[in-house]
Amino acid sequence: MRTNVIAGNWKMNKTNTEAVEMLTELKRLVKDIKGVKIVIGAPFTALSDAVKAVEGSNVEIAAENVYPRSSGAYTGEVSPTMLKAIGVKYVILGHSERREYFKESNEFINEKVKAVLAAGMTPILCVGEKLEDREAGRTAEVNETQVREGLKDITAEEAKNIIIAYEPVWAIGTGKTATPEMAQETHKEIREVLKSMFGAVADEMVIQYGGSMKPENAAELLAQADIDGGLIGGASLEAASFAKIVLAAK
Ligand code: 3PY
Repeated sequence: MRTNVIAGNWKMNKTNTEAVEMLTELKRLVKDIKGVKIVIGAPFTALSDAVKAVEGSNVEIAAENVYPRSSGAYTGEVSPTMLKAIGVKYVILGHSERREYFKESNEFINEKVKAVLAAGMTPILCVGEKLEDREAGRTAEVNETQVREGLKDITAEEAKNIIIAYEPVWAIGTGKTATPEMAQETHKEIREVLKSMFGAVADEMVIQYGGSMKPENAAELLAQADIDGGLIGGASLEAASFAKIVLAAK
């Protein structure tokens, strides 16, 4: 009943020329794939060309951040209105790198979620525990707080258009992956939180797994009942490896 969403997160990688090259190849590799939503998150400078490169295909484009105001004196920032105007469909929010390096709070991320929805795009809200949280038995609590505060004041109707990406911080860029069973357990806990917030709508919400998902482990992770796709870091940089993950999600 839920459609898998496989989204790349290129992070601070690729010039616009490199982005177009990769997307041209990706389009060719995934053109016959149906039943999976395919998204690539690209840096701001590549977004416009990326959107043009995938026009008419089954690949859509995400931004990796946004500022939660529609315009104004915010030097260096990019608004949801600007992203929407060039054809961006999704915005990745609250990635652990932004929480860590740019000190983004749940409150600020919540403002971004609302601003992205108001502009008619889909937020991909990243949540996840650090290694010390997991070791201290605080995994469920940390994820619950990030979900509840990140989605504060969101209605059930709005929640239908929100994707959650569960990314255990200890599995990001480390090559470590949660076992499929560990990931499933946390996804289920997150869905319970969503149920208590949004009722039956929680069953329609996509919860992606992120954190070193790659062609070798994608099928096993995606086979879990509450894992509805992936947010892919390193393995999304190459068209061939990303396409293999898309295939595993069919
Ligand atoms: C990773 O897999 O490294 C990610 O951070 C995906 O967002």
